[in-house]
Amino acid sequence: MPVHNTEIVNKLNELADMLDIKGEDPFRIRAYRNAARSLSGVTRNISEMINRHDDISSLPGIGKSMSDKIEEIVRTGELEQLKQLRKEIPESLVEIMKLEQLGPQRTKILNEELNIRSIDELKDAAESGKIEKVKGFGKKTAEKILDEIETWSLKGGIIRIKRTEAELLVRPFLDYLDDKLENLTIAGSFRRNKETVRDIDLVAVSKDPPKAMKLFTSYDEVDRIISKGDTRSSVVLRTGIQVDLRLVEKNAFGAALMYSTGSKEHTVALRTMAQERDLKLNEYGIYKEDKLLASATEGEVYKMFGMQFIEPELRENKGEIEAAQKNKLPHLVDRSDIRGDLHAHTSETDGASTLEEMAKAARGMGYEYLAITDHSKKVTIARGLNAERLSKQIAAIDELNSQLKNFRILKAIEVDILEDGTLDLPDSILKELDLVVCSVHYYRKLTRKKQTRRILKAMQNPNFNILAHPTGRMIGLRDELEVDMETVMKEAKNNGCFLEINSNPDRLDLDDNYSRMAKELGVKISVSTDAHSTNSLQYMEYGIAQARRGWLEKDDVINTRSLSGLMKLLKR
Ligand code: DGT
Ligand code: CA
Ligand code: ZN
Repeated sequence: MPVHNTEIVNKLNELADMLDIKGEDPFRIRAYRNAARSLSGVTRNISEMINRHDDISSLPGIGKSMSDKIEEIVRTGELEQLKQLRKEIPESLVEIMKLEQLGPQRTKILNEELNIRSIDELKDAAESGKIEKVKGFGKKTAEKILDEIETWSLKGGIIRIKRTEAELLVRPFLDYLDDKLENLTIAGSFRRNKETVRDIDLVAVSKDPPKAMKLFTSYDEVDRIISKGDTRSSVVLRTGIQVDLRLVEKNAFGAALMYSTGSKEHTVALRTMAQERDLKLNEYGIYKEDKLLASATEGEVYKMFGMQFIEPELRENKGEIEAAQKNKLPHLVDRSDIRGDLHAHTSETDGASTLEEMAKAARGMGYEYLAITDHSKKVTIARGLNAERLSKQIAAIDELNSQLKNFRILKAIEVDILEDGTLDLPDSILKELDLVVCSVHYYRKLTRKKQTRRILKAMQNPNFNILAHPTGRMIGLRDELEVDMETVMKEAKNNGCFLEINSNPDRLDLDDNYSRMAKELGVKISVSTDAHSTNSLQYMEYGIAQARRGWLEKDDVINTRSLSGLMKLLKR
C-alpha cells in the first residue's frame, strides 16, 4: 500500500514542530521543514519512486539523511523518532506553539514554568494573571494571547474558508474602502488564487495613513480590532473573517504588494537570492547598499533580478523562480481562451434551467459550444436518464441545433462508472453522442487497488472521453478517493482520454498539483463548470484559476479549441 506524499510531508512537519518545542538544533529543524516543502511540490508518488529504487536524494532539499527518514516512513508508515516524541509532547502543546504570540521558545517556557499543556490551560493562566508574571511576558503580551485565543476559537480553531466565500464576505467592506484609498488590492493567498484562504490581506496607497486607518477600523461591521497602527492594522468582521490592511506610499506599492502576495516561501527564496548578489529585498523595495533600485511596481522588482514577471498563481516556490530566470515560465491559460463548456446539466435531471436556457446562456457568453451532460440512471436522486430518455434528449438537441446559429449543443452524458468499471448506459446509445463524460459517484470507499482498476477498466470503453471530478473530493467535506492518479493519467494518455478540472468552488478537482502532474504526463484537461443552472456557467473563472495554479497553458486545455479542433481531439 503506497504511502501518500502528503503523509510524508505531514510527518516531517510534525517532527519539525516537536523538535522546535524541545529547542533542538534549528538547522536540523529547518532541514525538515525545507524537505517537507520541497516534497509538497513533487507530483510523482514518492513511495513508488523509492520502491523503484529511484534516487530521491536528487530532489531539491533532500539529502542523504533526509532520504533515510523518508524511506523509513515509506517502509513502516511511521517514524520511530516521532513516536518517541509524541510520548513526550502532547499534541495540544504543538497547537499552542502555532499561536502567533507564542512560537516554540515561549511555548517551552510556559510549559516549564506553569505546566501549560493546552489552549484552555493557557487561557486560564492568562486570565488569572499568571502569564504576565513570567519573565519576558508582561501584561500586554497576556492580553494579546487572550485576543488571539478568542479569534482562534471564534473561527473554530484555525480554519480556512473557500476563496469564493471570502470574496462574498469582504466585498461590501472593499466597496466601503474603495473611494477612501488608492490602488486598493487584495494580496495574500487570495491573489494567488488559492482555493481556500485564512484571511484577507489588503494593500493600498494613502496620503494620510492615520486617517485612512481610522476609517478602516471604524467600519460598521468591524467586530474586533486585533491590532492598530499607522501603516498596518488588522480587524475581524462580524462574519468572522479577518482583514489586514497595509498602507504604503505610491512609490513603494509594488514592493509591498509583492511582499503581501507571498507566498512566504516565494518571497523568502527571492530574498535569499538577493543576498547572494549583495542586494537586499524587503517589503519596501530592492536595494543595493542603501540605494533603492526598484519598488513602485512588481514588474520593476522582478526585472532587477533579471527574470520574467511571475504571475501570482505561480508564486509558491515550486520551480517558478528558476523558470523565470531562464525565460521559461508557462504562458498561462486565460479565461478569454475558453470557447465552450463540456459539463453541464439541465432540468431534465437535477439542473434548474432547461436545455434551451442553458444553450442560450452559453451562447450569450460568447461560447461556440456547450456539452449537455445530464446524469445517467444510476443517480436516481437526480432522476438520471436511461437510454430511452437520453435518446429523446438527443432528438431535442438536434432540433434546437437546427435553429441556433454559430453555436452547437454537444450531445453528451455524465455517465456513472459502476462498481465493476462498466458504464451505466449501453454502448449502443453512448456511441450516438459527441462526448461522454464519466464519473465515480458511488462505491467511493473501495481500496486504492480496486478503485484504480475500476477507472482503468472504464477507460477501456472506447466511448469514454473525459473523467469528471477525478478525485471526488469536496473541499472541507469529503476526502479524495483512494486512487493511483499517476496510473490513471498514464492510462488516459494511452487511450486518448482527458481529465477534468471541475470549476465548482466546492470541488476544484483536479487541484493544482494534479493538474501539473497531468501536464507533465502529457494528458490534456477539460476545464468545465458542471453547471446546474445558467448562473453557474460563470464558475468557469474558478476552474481557470485552478488551471493557472497548475501551470496549464492554452494548449493543455481542450475547450480552448474551436469546435472542429475539439471534435478531432474527441475521436479516440
Ligand atoms: P493564508 O492566509 O494562510 O491563506 O496564506 P497567505 O499566503 O495569505 O499568508 P498570510 O496571510 O499569513 O500572509 C500574507 C502574505 O504576507 C504572505 O503570503 C507573505 C507575507 N508574509 C507573511 N508573513 C511573512 C514572513 O514571515 N516573511 C515573509 N517574507 N513574508 C511574510
Ligand atoms: Ca492571507
Ligand atoms: Zn455533473
